[in-house]
Amino acid sequence: MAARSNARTTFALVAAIGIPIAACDAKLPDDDLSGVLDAYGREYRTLRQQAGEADWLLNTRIIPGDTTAASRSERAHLALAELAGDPRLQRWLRRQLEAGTPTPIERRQLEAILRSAAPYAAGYQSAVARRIRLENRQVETLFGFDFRVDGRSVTTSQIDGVLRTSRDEAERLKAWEASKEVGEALRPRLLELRDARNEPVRAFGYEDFADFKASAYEVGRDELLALTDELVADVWPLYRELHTWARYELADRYGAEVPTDLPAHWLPDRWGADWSALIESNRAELDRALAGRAPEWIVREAETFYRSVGFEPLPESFYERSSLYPAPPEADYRKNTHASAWHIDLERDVRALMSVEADARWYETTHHELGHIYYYLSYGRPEVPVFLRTGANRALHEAVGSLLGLASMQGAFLESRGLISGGRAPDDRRRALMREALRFVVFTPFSAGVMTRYEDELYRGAIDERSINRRWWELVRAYQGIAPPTERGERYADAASKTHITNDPAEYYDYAIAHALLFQLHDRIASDVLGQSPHDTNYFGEPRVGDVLRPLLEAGATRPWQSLIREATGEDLDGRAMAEYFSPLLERLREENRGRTHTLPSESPRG
Ligand code: X8Z
Ligand code: ZN
Repeated sequence: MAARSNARTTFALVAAIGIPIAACDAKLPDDDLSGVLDAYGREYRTLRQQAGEADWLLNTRIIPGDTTAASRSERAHLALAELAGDPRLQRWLRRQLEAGTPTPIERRQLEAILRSAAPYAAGYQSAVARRIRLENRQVETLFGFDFRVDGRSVTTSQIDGVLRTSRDEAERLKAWEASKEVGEALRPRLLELRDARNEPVRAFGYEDFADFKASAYEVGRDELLALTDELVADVWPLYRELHTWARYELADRYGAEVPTDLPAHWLPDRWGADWSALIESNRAELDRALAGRAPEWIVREAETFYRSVGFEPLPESFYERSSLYPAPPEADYRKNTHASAWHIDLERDVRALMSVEADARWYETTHHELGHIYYYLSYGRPEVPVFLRTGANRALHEAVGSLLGLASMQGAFLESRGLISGGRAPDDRRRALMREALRFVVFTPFSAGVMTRYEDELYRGAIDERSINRRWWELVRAYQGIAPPTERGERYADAASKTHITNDPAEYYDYAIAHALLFQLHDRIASDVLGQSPHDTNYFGEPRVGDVLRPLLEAGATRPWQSLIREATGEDLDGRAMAEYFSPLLERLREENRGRTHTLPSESPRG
């Protein structure tokens, strides 16, 4: 059956470029590269749109036991797999590349099409079908999960609230443990899913799925891993000071001995990846200011910010089609509660999936998601070939919104928007810098270290049934200096409690790279373009910000990311700007930690 419909799909493609040819021996012409690329792009866009719509439904209306959405998504992805995985198409693409005649932009398209075909390698339909089914099952398990504390159902947002604010250690421990239960439910299919992801891309010539994911950066996997090691090394001296500061601060808070490793449940985030709620800062003041507002206000306010720096109004359909707020408690469905942005038709059908509540965390996340949306809108235009309507690399996609997120939390901006009172004395500024470090610096060992190494080892096959949880905690201890509060044996899969292990596999380093890049962009914009202190900017109403960003975004993937970054920042991608930004804090913390014992080594871990 698959072979017959393969022929049909190729026939559709051949027919689309106007060549009358029998379906059974459909052949793509060698002398009409741009015609085939156009036709393939149209066909691909249609199928991708159908898959996007199906996945949208699957993520916005999760009804336990109801398989309608999952079946629709499965069918749509299999149709896409048939098109992309057609071996004749792949042979043709390779032949075109080898012929050496394509123009640079055609070459980029051919390479992008070939890469996008790898998860659908010919002959691996059953692995593809298995992967799609497993992924959909895991999404349902993850977001349909009934988290419980003392027998009562709680949302992850409530769990996060306890971890951010509670000073009751027993309550924190229960919340933390409840948050990890979902890993147990995801564990039985974890290695099977890993294998289903590996199989087709291996057949296509990649070492494994992580190698395939890394290839989107057009540098080798090892080079990418070396870069992530460098990023950890760049922040390590400061992370080590923050770690020492937190051990002493929290031991005092909980009346305990100063521990060697930070107990995970002491930290204000389920993975110990964001410690910014540990201190009172403009974020806490923002929380109070937002508490009285409607969540809708936050989304409109974020759009206002983007427009004020020179971006267009969002299409009305964004508001009509997005799923922006939590499902009401009485709803008979659940939704994916992790924020994401969707480009449904690769043109102007852009949507965000969020559960915005009126607090500082969602305020920042909304700015992050709109960064993706504006990136989509910037390249979703006829001048950019369909296959290059994507980020120059994935990190750049993450960086845009995180940059505006950072800017939207700085004192001068918040004050100008009337969201905090004028309290920007030197002490407030010091606290703001500390808050940013607890957010951005603390995130790097988790993202560039733990997540990156864990997934790399997982897909290489270095992790098995006996080490799924053990290896996770070894990495957490080495990179973050964090330990589990209680014994976490092989019944658990604590890594799987992190959404990205299921939904965005083997690409978490994108965020670490994005953070390094965002400080480079921020430095360029604040210091060189606006002439403001990078520590206390107000981008609002400054179209010159858009002037820096727009050329970067409008190019999509038509040009190598390295050149685009060099043009926008004047330098190559690295962690220098981030380290420099935080250097005043490093000096202060060294002072504050004098006489205290550091438990992290002075050298950062290397993979
Ligand atoms: O997943 C996200 C975004 C969607 S791309 C909300 N982020 C990472 C996370 O939450 O783990 C943003 C930064 C880190
Ligand atoms: Zn993102």
